[in-house]
Amino acid sequence: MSILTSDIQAALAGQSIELPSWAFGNSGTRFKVFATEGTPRTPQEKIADAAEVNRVTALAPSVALHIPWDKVDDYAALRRYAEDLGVSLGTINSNTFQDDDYKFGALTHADDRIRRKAIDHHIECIDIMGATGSRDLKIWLAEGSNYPGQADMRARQDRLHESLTEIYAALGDDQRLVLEYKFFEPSFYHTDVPDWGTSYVQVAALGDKALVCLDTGHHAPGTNIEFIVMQLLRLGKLGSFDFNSRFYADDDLIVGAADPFQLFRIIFEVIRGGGLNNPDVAFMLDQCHNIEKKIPGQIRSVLNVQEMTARALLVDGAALAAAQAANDVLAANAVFMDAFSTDVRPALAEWRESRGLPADPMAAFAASGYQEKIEAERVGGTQAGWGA
Ligand code: PSV
Ligand code: MN
Ligand code: MN
Repeated sequence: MSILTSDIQAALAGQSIELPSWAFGNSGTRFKVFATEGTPRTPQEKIADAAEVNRVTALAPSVALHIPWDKVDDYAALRRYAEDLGVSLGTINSNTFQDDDYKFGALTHADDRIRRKAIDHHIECIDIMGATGSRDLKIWLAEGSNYPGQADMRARQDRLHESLTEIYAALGDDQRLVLEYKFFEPSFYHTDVPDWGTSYVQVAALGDKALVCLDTGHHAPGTNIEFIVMQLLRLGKLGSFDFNSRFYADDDLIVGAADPFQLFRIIFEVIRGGGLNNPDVAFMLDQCHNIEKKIPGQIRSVLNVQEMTARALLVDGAALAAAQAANDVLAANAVFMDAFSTDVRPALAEWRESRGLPADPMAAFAASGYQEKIEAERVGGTQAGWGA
């Protein structure tokens, strides 16, 4: 009998992880962007690559877009294109970090003209969401200051509230806004939305359709991220995850690569808080594949999330509760670690096959010939990428 009980299998079958369109484009550091052969040149090609990830895993049925990187003339046609490939268009990400006007802020800017422009960009994103069928508008702001005394931090919070209020008012009944926080970068002294508390305060002031987005890479080293997950779920304000791994800063590496145990602990709290397969809590990746091939990078990522979900589902809840109630520190820890230490890979491979999926999605993609095909076909043109 499989270690994956029928309840665990049902939970795993319900899992979906949204892929970021920008993961398929070229990306890099400020030192160099290395081009990868076969990189998409259009939003359509990014979506086609994302559909491959879903084809071999059945884990990634939607793709997030970034505006204006994924700007097209006809979003309804783009939606049909995606649906024909078996995926839907997901979260729309705004971009107020690549325009000279935003050097000193966008939604927090003191100049009304610039603030108006930034608000209008978000309203345009909401219009796009209508055509793509997207529910969520994700806002990450690159705003802050570099030197003490440079900016009136308090006035900027007030202007942020005013700007978000206007954007929130433009949302449809079934649409949501998620506000992402990040502790530093590109600003190095203060950031206007640096932490979950600030994001929470801002979205709580807006209403039920505004929630927090937690990017796992956006915390100081040593932060207990699963505590934040627990607290936001407790408050009913965890709207979405941007999953990735970090060693040092906002590394955007493959989720679960740097610290699989942290991913396990986070998913355990998601399950504990009722957030698994709960449509209110979106699982997304926010990653860049600077030196590895992008499609296998995304396949590995969703498999890592699936693997840690399976392990977290193996935690014996009754035994854990009993050990906690008895203040049996070591027994409680052992229950937790037993699940984390279980190798679920053979059982997952078997379960995938039983559902008509490849036992080894990485190998299935490698054998499919898709990578060779796009490398031969996609020559010339401008390769899309982070910042393109
Ligand atoms: C920048 O830090 C960032 O990685 C944020 O996490 C956003 O989610 C992403 O870029 C796309 O805008
Ligand atoms: Mn992010
Ligand atoms: Mn980031």
